[in-house]
Amino acid sequence: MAITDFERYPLTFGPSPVHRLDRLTAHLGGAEVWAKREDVNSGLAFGGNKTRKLEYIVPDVLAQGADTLVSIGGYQSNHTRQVAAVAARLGLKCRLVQERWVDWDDPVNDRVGNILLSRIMGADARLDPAGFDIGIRSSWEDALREVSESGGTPYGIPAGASEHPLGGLGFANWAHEVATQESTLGVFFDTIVVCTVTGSTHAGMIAGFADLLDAGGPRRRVIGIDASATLDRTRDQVARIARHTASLIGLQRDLRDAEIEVLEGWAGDRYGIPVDSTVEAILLSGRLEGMIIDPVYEGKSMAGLIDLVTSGEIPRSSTVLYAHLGGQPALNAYSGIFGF
Ligand code: 1AC
Repeated sequence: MAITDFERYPLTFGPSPVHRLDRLTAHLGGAEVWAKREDVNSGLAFGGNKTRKLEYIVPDVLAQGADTLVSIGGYQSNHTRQVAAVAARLGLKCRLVQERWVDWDDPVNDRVGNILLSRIMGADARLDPAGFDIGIRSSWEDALREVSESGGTPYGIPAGASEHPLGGLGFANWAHEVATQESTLGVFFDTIVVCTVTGSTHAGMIAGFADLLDAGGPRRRVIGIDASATLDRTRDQVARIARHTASLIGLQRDLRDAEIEVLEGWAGDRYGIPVDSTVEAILLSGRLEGMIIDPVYEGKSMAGLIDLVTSGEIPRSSTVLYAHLGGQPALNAYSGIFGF
């Protein structure tokens, strides 16, 4: 099967916008930097990367006759917020397990931002004291069982939709969308920079760009910036999901290890805790471009981009596409980091 053979339930406005970051480019004095904006991809609760993944999962939800979406993430999960929005749009119930993934003392961390939005949209979002883990969790399996035992028909969506068998398709299609936008805009992005934690956003891109390469497209570098601070697990998960997605969309070869690039250096010691470079990147994006990024994901991938361009690891002649994944609602739970 090819990516175009998979059913897609429309949740986005269409292709997400791509635009130049001229003032950031001038500031860095090097590579030409553009952004592709999943933060404005949909009218569903501020959009985001998971909305694109859910476009390929919803047909299966509907086919199975489920009445309740059951998912999991941290208190400030963007993923669970987008699942809640999709449930509302489809007229389904939503049960969310919100684990204490981040040891963050902001007094309203478990009440504002993403979790507030999920509750506004009608989700039953329950807190769980368990810490960060990108794998399959027993709390999520318990929630699925509880929904069944109370007479519902649950549909499980794991953290970030990453371990879902169709979880990589949204971003495999993103790669194809980029190629179409390149033709329209007359530009070629030789380097893509994306944040990676649970892995399927980055993995889907790797599979999609490999597909384009094998169809005669140009070679490019897809750099995942780790924000999990559990690098080996994220690297393994990205590789596994990328290979699975590549085979789903009909790639006729194994992915090369060099196509799976996860870089460390900007996550800090723990998932969800911003470090100095994160805060600097958030302020730089806001002040130079009016582009709002968050302390958990995009602040870290932007910090990586800035360093890679500044050090010349991404050459000055490059044209870079920064993937904005739409994490900004979490900012409300992190007001203390700025000292304003
Ligand atoms: C970790 C999946 C993740 C979220 O928002 O919950 N990005």
